[in-house]
Amino acid sequence: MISRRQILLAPLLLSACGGRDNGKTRPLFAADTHPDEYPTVQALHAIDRLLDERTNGEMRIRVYAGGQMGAEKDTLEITIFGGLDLNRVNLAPLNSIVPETIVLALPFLFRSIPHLRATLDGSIGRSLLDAMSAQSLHGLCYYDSGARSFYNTKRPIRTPEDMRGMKIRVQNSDIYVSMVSALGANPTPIPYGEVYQALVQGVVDGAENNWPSYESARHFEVAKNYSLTRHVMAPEVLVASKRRWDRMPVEEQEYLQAAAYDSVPIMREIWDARVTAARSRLIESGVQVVEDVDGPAFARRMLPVWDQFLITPKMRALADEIVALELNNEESIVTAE
Ligand code: GTR
Repeated sequence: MISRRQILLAPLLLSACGGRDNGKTRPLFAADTHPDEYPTVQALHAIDRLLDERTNGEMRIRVYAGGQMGAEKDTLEITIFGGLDLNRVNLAPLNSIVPETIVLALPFLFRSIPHLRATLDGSIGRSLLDAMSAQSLHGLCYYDSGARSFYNTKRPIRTPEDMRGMKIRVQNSDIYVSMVSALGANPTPIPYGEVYQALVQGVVDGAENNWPSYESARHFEVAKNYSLTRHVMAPEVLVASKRRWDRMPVEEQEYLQAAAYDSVPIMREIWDARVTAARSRLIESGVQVVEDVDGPAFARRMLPVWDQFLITPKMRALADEIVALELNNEESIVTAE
C-alpha cells in the first residue's frame, strides 16, 4: 500500500534513485526524527562537514530533521527500497527487521555507559551492523542514546508494583511490549511524534526515554514523575540504504564510512553535555526525579523477557559475551548518564 506521505515524497524519492542532479553529484538524503539541535542531528551535520572538507564539496548530506519524512518504522522501509540514502533511527524499529539487534535492547544488559560504548566500539558492535546487510541496509555506526527510564503523569514509580495497570507508550518493537507487560503495565506502541498528544489526552499514562528526548519532545510538561529505572541502553544507529551503498564507488564508500566513524566521538561530546544540561533544566522546571528505584526488582521481572527473545544459541552467546566483557578502570570512567 502506498501511503499519502509516500505520494507527497514521490519527487524526492524519484530524485533519490539517481545519483546525480543537473550533472552535479546530488547530496545524500538523510532522515532523523529529532529536531535540528538534537545531538543525533548534529552528528549528521558533522558528517556533512567532514565529507565537504575531505572531498572538496563532492560529497554532501542534506538532512531532513524533525520527523519530516515520517515515523522511524516508515522511513526505514523507504531506506530499504532506496528512497532515502541515510537514516538515523533508534535500534527499536530495527529489531523486527534485523532480529539479532534485539540483543542490544535486552533490559538491564549493560552495567554502565562505558560498558555500552566498549561493546558498540568493538567486534560485537560491528558484527551487528554487518548483519543489517542481509536486509538491504548498510550499518554505518552507532550513536549514544544514554539510558531510558520510565516517566508518567500519575505517581512516582519505585517498584514494578507502582506501574501496575498503567498505560505506557512503547516504541515499535516486541521486546518493549513484553518488557512493559512483564512489569504489570499495559504497553501501547505509538510513534514518537504522537506521544506528547497521547500523554496530554490521557491515551497513555507514561512512556520511557532518556533525558534529552524527555526534554526535547516536551513530555516532561505533562508527565512530571521521572524514575531512574535505566532499564534499557539500546543505542541509536545510522544506516545507509544498501541499494545506494552498493552503487557508490569504493572511494565514496570509504569517505562515508570514515566520516560516520569520526562523527561518533563528536556526537558523544555533544551528547554528554546535553544529558547534563537537560537533567538540570528539567529538575529546575519542577520534574520529580525518583532516584531510589528498586533496580533488582525490575531486573528480576526481566528474566522471562530475556528467555523469550534470545531465541537462537548465537543470540544467547552474544548476550553472554556482552555481560562478560570486562573493562579496565570501568568505575573511574566519567560519563553523563
Ligand atoms: C529516542 C530516539 C528516537 C526514538 C525515540 C522513541 O530516544 O532517539 O530515535 O526512537 O526515542 O522513543 O521513539
